[in-house]
Amino acid sequence: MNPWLISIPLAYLLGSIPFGYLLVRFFRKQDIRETGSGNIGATNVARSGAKGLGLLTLALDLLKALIAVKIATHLVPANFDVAVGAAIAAIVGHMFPVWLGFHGGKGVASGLGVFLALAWKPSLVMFGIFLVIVFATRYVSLASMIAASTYPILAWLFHHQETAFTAFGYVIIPVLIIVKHHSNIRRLLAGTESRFGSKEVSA
Ligand code: NKO
Repeated sequence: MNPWLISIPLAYLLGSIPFGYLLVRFFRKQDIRETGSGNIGATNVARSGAKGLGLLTLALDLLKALIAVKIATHLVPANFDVAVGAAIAAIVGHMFPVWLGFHGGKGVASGLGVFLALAWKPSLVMFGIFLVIVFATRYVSLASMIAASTYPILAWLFHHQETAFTAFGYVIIPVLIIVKHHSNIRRLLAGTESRFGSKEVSA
């Protein structure tokens, strides 16, 4: 059987598990989409007052995406493009989950997961950039967008398996992440974006 036909749908399905939504529904009997930014990601789960669940959301969203890519790599070790295809599918699953009417997360924790699985060295540098910007500004959204944008350059600097499709994957994932942050961009420009650790937030 064609490995694409297994890896890609499986990656979408793994990516589409909305851990932030499920954890808050199960442990707090709330709909995370109705508080804070309305996002199902780790930042908003933590912002809603559930710090531990936020960390768990981060870990599980990262892991599901990492595993989706690792499965593809395991099935087809010789074809890195399949792994990149699985990475894109996992991110699309996270951002557009069929279970939540295609309204999912922003692809930050899952983006780190797929990039770690594809090439961990540039991913760690990207994570370092993320941390520096978060500590400097306390804007998780801004740090996520800038860090994600550096990935194609970092991957190229580390000379990582550049086929045309790989390069496409390394660019399209950050582009999707930025597009998904459209309301954050609007708030950042208006000066109303919430800073991590402070209470007030506008949706
Ligand atoms: O609620 O709209 P919000 O303010 O929540 O959320 C904005 C935020 C959405 O993303 C998340 C996931 C947050 C995880 C943060 C911790 C660590 C992740 C490391 C990121 C590495 C750099 C970006 C990689 C993208 C490929 O932005």
